[in-house]
Amino acid sequence: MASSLDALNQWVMEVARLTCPEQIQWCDGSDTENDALIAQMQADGTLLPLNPETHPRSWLHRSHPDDVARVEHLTFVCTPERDDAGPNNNWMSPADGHAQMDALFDGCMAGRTMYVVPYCMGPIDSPLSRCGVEITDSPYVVANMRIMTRMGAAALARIEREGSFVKGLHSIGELDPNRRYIMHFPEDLAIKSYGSGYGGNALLGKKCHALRIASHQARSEGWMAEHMLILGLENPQGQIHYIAAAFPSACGKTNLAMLIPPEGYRRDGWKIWTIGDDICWMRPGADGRLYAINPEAGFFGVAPGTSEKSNPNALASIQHDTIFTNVGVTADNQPWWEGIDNGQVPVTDWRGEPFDAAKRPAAHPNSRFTVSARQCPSWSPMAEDPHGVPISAIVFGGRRASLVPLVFEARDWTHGVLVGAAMGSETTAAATGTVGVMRRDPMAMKPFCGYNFADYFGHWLSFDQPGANLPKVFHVNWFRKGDDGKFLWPGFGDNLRVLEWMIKRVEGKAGAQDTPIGALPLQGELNLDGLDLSAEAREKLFGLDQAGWQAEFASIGQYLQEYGTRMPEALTALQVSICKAL
Ligand code: GTP
Ligand code: SPV
Ligand code: MN
Repeated sequence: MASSLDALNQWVMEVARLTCPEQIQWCDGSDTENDALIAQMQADGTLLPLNPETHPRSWLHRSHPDDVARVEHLTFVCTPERDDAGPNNNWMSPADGHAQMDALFDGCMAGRTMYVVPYCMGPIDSPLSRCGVEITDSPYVVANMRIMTRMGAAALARIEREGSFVKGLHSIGELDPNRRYIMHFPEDLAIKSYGSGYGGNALLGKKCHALRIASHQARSEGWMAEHMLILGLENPQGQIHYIAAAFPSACGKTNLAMLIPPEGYRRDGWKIWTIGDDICWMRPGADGRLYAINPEAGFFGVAPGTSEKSNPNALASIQHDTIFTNVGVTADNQPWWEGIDNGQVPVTDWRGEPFDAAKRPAAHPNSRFTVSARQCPSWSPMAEDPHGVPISAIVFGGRRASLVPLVFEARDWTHGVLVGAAMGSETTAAATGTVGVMRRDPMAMKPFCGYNFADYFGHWLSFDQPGANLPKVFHVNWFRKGDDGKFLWPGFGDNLRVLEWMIKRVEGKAGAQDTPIGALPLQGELNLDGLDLSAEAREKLFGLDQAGWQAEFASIGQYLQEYGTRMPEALTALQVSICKAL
């Protein structure tokens, strides 16, 4: 019988014939291999060593200044039918997509090493996990994939056992924004990415595989691939409820996943366990509940705003063995970013130039750290459980300066799906383009859903079956602003108060007031003790702006209509009935 690695070997040879590398290196994920790669990158300036006393085995990488974020306008989903990709994706036919990409890849690795990187998304022994192989000419990508995935020999063994894997082909090319495309071929389980070395464009296990390809696979196999953090909330009785939350890029997933409860809560025995900070794969278990794993093994987190006060767990995680990308540095060569708040000052900015506040921030707004999840003090042992964790609540949330209250609860699953589908959020620096523009970002998946959103909403609705025991669905907004333009809610650790209310709702222990948009906390049911909230803040965080919501629902209706008759009737009908009730 032919080995199931034959398909892999054959593909590697095909790619080598196309891209003409000087040599091929199969990556086993070992320390020796990693040390050699790091030494090589240090020698050629790809990685700059940081202060070894304060940040042992940590490096700074400065990406090309035109290559600092995901490029949504250059990201395509190539399905045979345009409608299967939907209005939510850029589309090209698979034949055209392959032709265009193969022309770019032709000879592009001449003089370079081609790395073959087998990886597993999820615990290596979990039936929920899936494998892939990324071929890349970037050693920086290899080093990051080693942190972000289970990379190397164990993954290769699983691929040999299973025979199937996602094929990801990546080259940094010339890093020319005019010769840059990220293309997905869900039918072939294939990804081709050219011209970028950054984050979600280049670490193909992350957004390309674990969301765009996986969402497509999940639909046909009856599971879900979501842009969600997963956390465990332990109460003073020692019970742990698991919560999954979808917020758009740079809207608070990492921070919520690593939350440290406010002092009084800590004393009472509340604790947050981190399972994942960006991606969640879920599947119904035998008891009808949804079970979730984090397919990733590390964090690729936003640096700016990370401080001892806002996210002490993240800060503790990144004291050693961390790759920083596009941050500033201090005089004694420590990493620095806006909001680090540690009394130090930057001398060099992310482009390597002397820091000048009038010119640009020291750290790029989308600068990141890459670190193993095992370094996080709140990392949960359950994150390695092959069965996953049962989810009690799903939370949707966006960055909304106005209108949207702090928290509300959906009436049932179908309403929850509409709440997710109707999500809006202001754009952030995680993608190129204008920042701060409100756009619809259903389930925080606008940039990541690998097929038509109408079908995706239908897939969500399909989980509501006899015997299902689905999570309660909530919506939050940490980013409401007052008339003075400042955030009304303290956020960060104090978000625990909102999680506590949710869990009390799950357990049937807290009151709520029904409104057309969902249930709002009854006064006194969400603990605000010790917070100094103005009357304006209370009104805006917990009130319902009827006229504002009428306009919002009209706009939601228009948005759903963009998907035509493919949009599930249950959602359009519910949108109409909420409009009438408002
Ligand atoms: P991606 O990695 O891009 O998917 O982002 P993310 O959703 O993990 O966002 P992250 O937690 O990194 O937060 C992004 C920015 O939002 C940071 O600058 C945080 O400081 C800020 N932020 C996070 N939580 C809160 C909050 O509760 N309130 C306020 N005001 N800001 C927050
Ligand atoms: C996001 O943009 O949602 C991220 C960072 O998590 S990236 O890996 O670049 O997609
Ligand atoms: Mn993300």
